[in-house]
Amino acid sequence: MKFPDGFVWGAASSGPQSEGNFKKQHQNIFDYWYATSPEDFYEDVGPDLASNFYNDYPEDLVLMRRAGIKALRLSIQWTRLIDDLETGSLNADGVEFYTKLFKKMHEVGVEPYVNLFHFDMPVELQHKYGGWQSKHVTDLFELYASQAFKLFGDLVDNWFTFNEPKVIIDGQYLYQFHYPNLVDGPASVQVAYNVNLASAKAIRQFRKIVTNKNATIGSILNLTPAYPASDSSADQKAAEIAELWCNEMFLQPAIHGTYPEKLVKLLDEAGVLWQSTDEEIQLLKDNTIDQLGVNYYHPFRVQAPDVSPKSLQDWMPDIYFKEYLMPGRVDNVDKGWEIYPKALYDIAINVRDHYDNIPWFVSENGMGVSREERFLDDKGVVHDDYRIDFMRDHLSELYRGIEAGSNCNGYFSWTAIDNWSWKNAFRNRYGLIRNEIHTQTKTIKKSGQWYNKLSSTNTLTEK
Ligand code: BGP
Repeated sequence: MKFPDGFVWGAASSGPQSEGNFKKQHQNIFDYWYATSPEDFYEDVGPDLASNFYNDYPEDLVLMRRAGIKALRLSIQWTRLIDDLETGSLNADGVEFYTKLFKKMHEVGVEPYVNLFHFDMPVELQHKYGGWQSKHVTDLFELYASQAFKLFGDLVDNWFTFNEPKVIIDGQYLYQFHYPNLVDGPASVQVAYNVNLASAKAIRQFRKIVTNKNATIGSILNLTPAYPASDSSADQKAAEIAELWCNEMFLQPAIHGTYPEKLVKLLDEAGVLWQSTDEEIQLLKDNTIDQLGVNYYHPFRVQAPDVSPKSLQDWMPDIYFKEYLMPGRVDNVDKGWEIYPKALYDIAINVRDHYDNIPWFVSENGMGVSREERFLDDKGVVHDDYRIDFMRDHLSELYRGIEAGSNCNGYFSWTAIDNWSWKNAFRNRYGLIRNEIHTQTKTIKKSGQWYNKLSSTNTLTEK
């Protein structure tokens, strides 16, 4: 399977999961959570050191290049770049770090794909304003974004506003896996709206500030195609609503600058629709993305909810659908995620047919496995054949989608070097490169060797 010329073979990471906290002015919500409740994290390991990218980046980049990684998606940390969050004044060390990093990337031949927000809300803004619940915070984000564009607009061609807005609302406002671990359905609706708004505000600044002709801006969405558990109309309806809530609520504003009418009606009838103004709606329309990043890990199988939406309970999206764990599914038991490569083909076709066939790429895809030391050989190489199979199966489906005319121009593996995974810390490893975390020794895995071949030949071979 020969991929199109210019297809980008990359890997993805994020600032909070790789850099380490060295010289950061502010805590983000994870730094704070760890500082106050370390026991909530796997083996009490926090983000202080992460994979030491702040110090190791020159060597890490060389290693990545040897694993075939020609582009790296990473994120700037708001809490590192900005000193005064209200005025957007710059932190000198942060400016120096990112400038040197992006220059080094060009020198080594690893193209920077730069994202502005990867779950890392400055904790002061969370405490003072309720984070993304507040529209003032969307203005502060716009200020931060405009600083990043001014500083690095010429060094970076591929920009992104957000990583996985859906996970922000799930983690912080619904299912309690990001600080402050709230359960507040109506707030989650406003947050979804505000994050889309913040993205549009950043795009507005990008269009004003960045004069680099090659530069584009996008957003990164985690898409979980919703498949009904059965042909019954109740399951079908549940899947339709899940699709609106999980995917279209973000896809449509990002690409078309509007919201799905069915979703607006549903939320309005439930009395939880977001607060918006005409001016904001116009802003959204005027500031859509140039390219889409799709993080894909697992599908979302859906069945009708157990109880009627009329039941006496606070509003939660779960009143419309319930996750269905399909018997006999292929599962990654370490993470509890179904492995279903065909969804990537379905995503390709969906983007082709419903989203103007916008240029897009797989901005994350990968497999987290625990205790990989089981698979070490005597040279220190992890034999992660399961990861190679995982990528091959997904890439085969992606290839079919491209053959069918979908405008996909890259694949980014999650992740380059084993990194810190939020509450799971270093439990599950995702890297093409192993990290011995106690010594920070980094060694290319078998999957990294395989990826290098793939990237240099641009051709996927069968097993
Ligand atoms: C995505 C995030 C990444 C990464 C990945 C793996 O949702 O964008 O930051 O962490 O999932 O998930 P986890 O680390 O929870 O295993």
